[in-house]
Amino acid sequence: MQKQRCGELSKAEVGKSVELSGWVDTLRLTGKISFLLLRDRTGIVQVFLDKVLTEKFQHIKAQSVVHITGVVHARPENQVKADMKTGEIEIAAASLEVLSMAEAPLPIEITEDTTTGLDKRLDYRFLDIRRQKVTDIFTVRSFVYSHTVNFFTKEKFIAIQSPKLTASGVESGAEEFKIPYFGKTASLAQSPQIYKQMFVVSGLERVYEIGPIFRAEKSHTTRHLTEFVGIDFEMGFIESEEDIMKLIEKYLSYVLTEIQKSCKEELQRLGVVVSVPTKIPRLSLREARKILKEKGKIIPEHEDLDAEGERMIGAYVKEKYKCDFVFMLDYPWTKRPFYHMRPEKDKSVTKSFDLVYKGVEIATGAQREHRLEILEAQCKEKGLDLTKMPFYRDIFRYGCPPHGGVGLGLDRITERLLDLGNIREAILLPRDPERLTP
Ligand code: AMO
Repeated sequence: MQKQRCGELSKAEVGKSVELSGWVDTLRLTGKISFLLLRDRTGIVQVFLDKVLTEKFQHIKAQSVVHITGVVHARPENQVKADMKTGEIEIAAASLEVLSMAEAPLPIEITEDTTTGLDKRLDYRFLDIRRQKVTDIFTVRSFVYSHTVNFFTKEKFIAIQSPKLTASGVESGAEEFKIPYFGKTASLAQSPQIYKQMFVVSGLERVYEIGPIFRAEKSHTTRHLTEFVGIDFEMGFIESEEDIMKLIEKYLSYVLTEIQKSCKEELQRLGVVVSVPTKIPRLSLREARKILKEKGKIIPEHEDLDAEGERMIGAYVKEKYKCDFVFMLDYPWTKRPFYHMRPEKDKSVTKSFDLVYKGVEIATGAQREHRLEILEAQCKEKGLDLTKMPFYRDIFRYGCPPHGGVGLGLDRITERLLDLGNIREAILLPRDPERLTP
């Protein structure tokens, strides 16, 4: 039915007959004739309705779906719309068919400068997406996803899909969603951590997963969701966590360069300039505390940076190194999970890092402790019993290479990349403590 696409028409088609289908963006009556702006995913084109068609269809409501046949005309010089992709042409309609009439009024404003609040927009996300800006956000996100897949494929990682219904994970138990499971209790996976380590150890050596992650966190912030999409990777035979950080540098450099190429128009419309890192600065938490202290912010010893601290460090790195990213190193053992490796010379810290992007943490990674006796001791120190996690314990018993990995958040990457200000703008249908619909 869609023979041609609205946004792809140009002066080259002048004189040709076209068939278009799409949504009515607006219908403007001018005396006895009217101008209809027709929209599909590729853009908007103006359609001219003569007196007869205007009389018949002047009742059409905005957002109705129509099918139009007509002929492409060049617009007179003085009517060319330079700010519109198809501003040099218009379609003189020969016929119009209403495929689905929209109700009026619409529940939300579908204009670029909408005044409808975020909550209401999310209630009607399928309508909200009819705005160019929102379509652009999800086009960019889709490319982040596909370039990520391309990158890991090129780097010879194997894609895995681990179970999301689990007995329990290795992250903090408090964050698990518990659900009834045939007389037992299951947890929704709060990380593929166990499985990505398991399949490195299995001999696959390099694995990655892009999939849902569930966290029962009652956080009402602009960066927390209860269900988000994780980009996790894990690799064997590393020398230290530095190998993981180097691969992340390569990953970001690849994905952001590809985004610049594949999303030129979207980025331009969104007003975003992407800067691609080559070498990401590294900063120990100790150094960060010192920098923040000089700026009047105190982060107590053994405490992690809070959101404000991350924001301030992001700004510091941007000014000093002209870089949007920073790796934060030397996280205290008290703040990290039992499976993080500790350096021989200082057991108070871990061989782990966070990655901060424009002032927000987007990743946590580490070299894992792969020596069973040390892992058991670390568990004990944290008041945990590894024998209660037999499937996890087993993977260290039958030949386990040194390994490490990272978890990145796709929603946070998209939000930071496009400076959206709230993670809910970067995910189609956010889940948070208040939102379970649509
Ligand atoms: P962590 O818990 O830090 O690490 O999560 C990794 C990354 O996932 C994203 N993220 C979130 N995004 C949205 N809403 C949330 N509630 C949320 N929580 C986390 C962030 C974060 O940096 N197993 C480790 C990873 C590893 O060591 O490989 C883990 O899950 O971008």
